[in-house]
Amino acid sequence: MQARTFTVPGMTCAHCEEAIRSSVGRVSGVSSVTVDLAAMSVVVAGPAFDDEAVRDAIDDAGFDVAPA
Ligand SMILES: [Cu+2]
Repeated sequence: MQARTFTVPGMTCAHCEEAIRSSVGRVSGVSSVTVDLAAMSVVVAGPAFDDEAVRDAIDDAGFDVAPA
C-alpha cells in the first residue's frame, strides 16, 4: 500500500473535487482518492501507482499540482 499527498491549490468546489476524484481514480493502481478542499490536498492511496501518472491525471482534470 502506498499513499501520497498532492497539494492542488486551484480546487474550489464540489465540482473540482469530483473532477479530480474521477480523473485520478482511473489511474492504474489507485484505490482511493480523498480530496480536502480546505487543506487544498488530494490524498491518493493504492497498492502501487506512479506519482507522475497521478500528476498527469490532475493536470488532465484541469488543475495544477503545487511543487512538493
Ligand atoms: Cu469547482
